[in-house]
Amino acid sequence: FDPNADAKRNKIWQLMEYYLGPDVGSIQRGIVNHVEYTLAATRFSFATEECYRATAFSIRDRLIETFNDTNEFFTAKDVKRCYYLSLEFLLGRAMQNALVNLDIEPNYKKALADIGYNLEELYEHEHDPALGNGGLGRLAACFLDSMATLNYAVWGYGIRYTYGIFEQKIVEGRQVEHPDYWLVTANPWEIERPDVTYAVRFYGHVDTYKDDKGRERHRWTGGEIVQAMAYDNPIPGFDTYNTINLRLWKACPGKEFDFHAFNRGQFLDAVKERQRAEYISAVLYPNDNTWEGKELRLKQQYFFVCATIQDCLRRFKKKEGRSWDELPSKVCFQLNDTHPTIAIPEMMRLLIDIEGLDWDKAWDLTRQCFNYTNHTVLPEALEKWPAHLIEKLLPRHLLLINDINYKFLCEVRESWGDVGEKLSKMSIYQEGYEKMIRMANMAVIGSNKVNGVAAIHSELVKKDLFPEFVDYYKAKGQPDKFVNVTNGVTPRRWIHCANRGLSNLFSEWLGSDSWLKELTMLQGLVNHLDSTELQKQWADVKKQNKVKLTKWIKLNCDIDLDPENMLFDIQVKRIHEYKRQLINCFYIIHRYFKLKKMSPGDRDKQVKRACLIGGKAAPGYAVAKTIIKLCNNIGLVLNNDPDTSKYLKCVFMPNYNVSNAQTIIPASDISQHISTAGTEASGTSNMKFVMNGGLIVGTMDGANVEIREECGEDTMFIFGALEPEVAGIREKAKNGNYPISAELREVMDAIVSGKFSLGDGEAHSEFVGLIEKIRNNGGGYNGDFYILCHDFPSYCKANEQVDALYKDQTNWIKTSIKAAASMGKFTTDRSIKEYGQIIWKLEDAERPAPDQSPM
Ligand code: GPQ
Repeated sequence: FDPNADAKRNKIWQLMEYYLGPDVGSIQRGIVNHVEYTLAATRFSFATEECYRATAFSIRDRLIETFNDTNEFFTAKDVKRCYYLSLEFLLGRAMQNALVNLDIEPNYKKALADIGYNLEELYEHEHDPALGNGGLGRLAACFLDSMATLNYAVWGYGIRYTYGIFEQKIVEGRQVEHPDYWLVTANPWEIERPDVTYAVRFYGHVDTYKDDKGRERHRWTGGEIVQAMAYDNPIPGFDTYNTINLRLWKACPGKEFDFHAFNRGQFLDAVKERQRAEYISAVLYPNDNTWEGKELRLKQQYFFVCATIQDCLRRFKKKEGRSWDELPSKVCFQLNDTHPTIAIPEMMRLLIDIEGLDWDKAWDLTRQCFNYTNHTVLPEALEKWPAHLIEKLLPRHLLLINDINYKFLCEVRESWGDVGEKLSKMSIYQEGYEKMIRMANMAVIGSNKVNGVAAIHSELVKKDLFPEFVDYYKAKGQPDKFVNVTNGVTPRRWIHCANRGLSNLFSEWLGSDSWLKELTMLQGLVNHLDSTELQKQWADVKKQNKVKLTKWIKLNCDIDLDPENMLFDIQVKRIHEYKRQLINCFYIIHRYFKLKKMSPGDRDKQVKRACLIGGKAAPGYAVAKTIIKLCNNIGLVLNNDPDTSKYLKCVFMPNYNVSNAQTIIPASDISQHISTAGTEASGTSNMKFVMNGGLIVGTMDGANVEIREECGEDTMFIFGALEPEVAGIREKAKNGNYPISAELREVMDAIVSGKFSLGDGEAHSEFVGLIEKIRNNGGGYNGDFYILCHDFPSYCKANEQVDALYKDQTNWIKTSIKAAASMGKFTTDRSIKEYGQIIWKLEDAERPAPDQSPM
């Protein structure tokens, strides 16, 4: 107790300017001070780059204020906290988002204009932080925005990779990967915490001993130790004083120095050895929806999880008089896919070996604290680690996993009797030549709730992945262990930041901007569907966005498009066979052939189309890379054909990322979400496209199903087999009963004949390989696993329907408005409310408006 505490606090209040003012003058002072004192540049002449950095620092000051005060508030109220554990956070640029959420964008704009700088230009100076691969990482980023906005006491935890997802360049039509060294210009948004570090051990050995109560205990020693150092990234909520945190860990050498090596005169070797530690957080693995069993990846997983659980338990214990029984009412964790699942045995290790709890108590607490989100049912993406690798890297954890598994299987046998086959499916171990640890099984066994990310996907999780678990938990009286939480996207970034024209239109027609927090209000637009004024404004906004994208494409691809007259047809997502960029390519070629065969007069009656494709391929995924090459070659043929190029163009847009997406998505007339039914867990860009006035060509897969439910079937161009039909189609195909339409045969023949190979022998054999694999049905295996041949005819029909509706512009615009206005469900505010209520059981913890006067 400090008797002078109040006096001290008062003094400090007097010293500071309390809170940074939102007025133009205060903003300018902040920026100019940072130019001089932080950047050490001269305030009388500084470059735009320096202005960007100084502006970023001035915004950071404001974030720190709200961040500190929010933390103090959470601690004082001792609220329940949730921790979102993810190997990926695909944040995208921070500046505009921070200004919007802090509600000071207009004043910053004025403040900068007044001293000769343009705010929008500054936005472009920010290096896109790309610490994620695709949908899974971007979902985590949208979630953070909603968690802060809904005043939940949630923090994200992950890795501060030195290199994010690679930068994709296209050289001679092929993907070339460049390292994304995003920290070159330093990162003004993060707060380095050299005082927040934790030791993380790898390798070593475990021995047992008896403690003073005579209990057998385990001690993990030896091996190597690295330090995890915290970097905080404040996440401001929208229309609230709350700011939450994304804490990312960087790997640093352990504190102990190898004095033996030093004494032996091997100083440089000792330093080199320490550098190896930093390698752990060096680079994000560039795989999306595939698992690659690399030891370094497992190290990354354990590294961040170990630091995170220590950090969270330390925070829990900080309050005096805590009992471990309180843990589940104060702390929970959400596992973003199985990537952080090693957190479950790590929690057990900390509770048993370090805190001294007994096994059953520790397990009881652990099971109540964890929850797991599944993001895919694709078998190649399910994580399995060789038991011997875990034993080598994390010997204590393997013992704990064995205990967890043994006790669980005993429990199942006790309450279920002899269940034979089922037991081996529920085991964490997959038996065989090489014993494997199934992370998904461990996640289910160690979690309170398990969720999928869209209605259809959550059903498949129960039916195809975990049917035995579903039955077992039902019998045990836990029928609600498996739940659905449909994904969403944040309208702050994906409408208000990405498409200001549309955002203004919404606010004008709805009479306020409250829709940004209550997205179902968009439905109000439907009342004005017949207003020609609304229709005109709608069309104008779309036109302007198409003009902007046209400029981007001219700059980045040197291809001219006609934004006035062409329909923009967009497919942007990671390149994957299941996402079927190939069926899109086939249709584009088919459309080209149709045009070629027409008379010039008939061509003039066709809808002009620009087919835009973008996305990264995992560097080791050969088929995906061939598909990129094919897209580029199709572009070369089509765009240079004087007969047809006016009517049909094809462009591969390089380096698809969050900031490019903010330009690309608002410009779409239609977008393609055409995965084989049952393969795309949800998809989230489908939601962004429709919110921005684009219509969907898609299959009955993932969130498409629910979008159709909300917006009406007349707003979508749906085609293809339904999920329950897919297995039967594959079976028929295997038996040789698999027709290929004449139109598709023509396309395939053309590819095989070399029409799109352009004299490149290597490309040609790759293209032929693609086609032959698909055609080789009945040859003993199923080459068309993603049933392109089956779905192609209905895909063509869907595309014809697109043209028909597009020709009737008034109807097209009305359909587009109706669809966008019906997207209220797909905000992450709704998703996060569901997580908060059903899974995390969190209270709203809104901090009151700050007291602007000194005490
Ligand atoms: N997703 Cl398992 C990824 O982006 N990467 C992955 O490794 C896995 C899933 C996606 C999934 O493919 C999409 O359908 C979802 O919309 C997204 O996760 C978010 O749930």
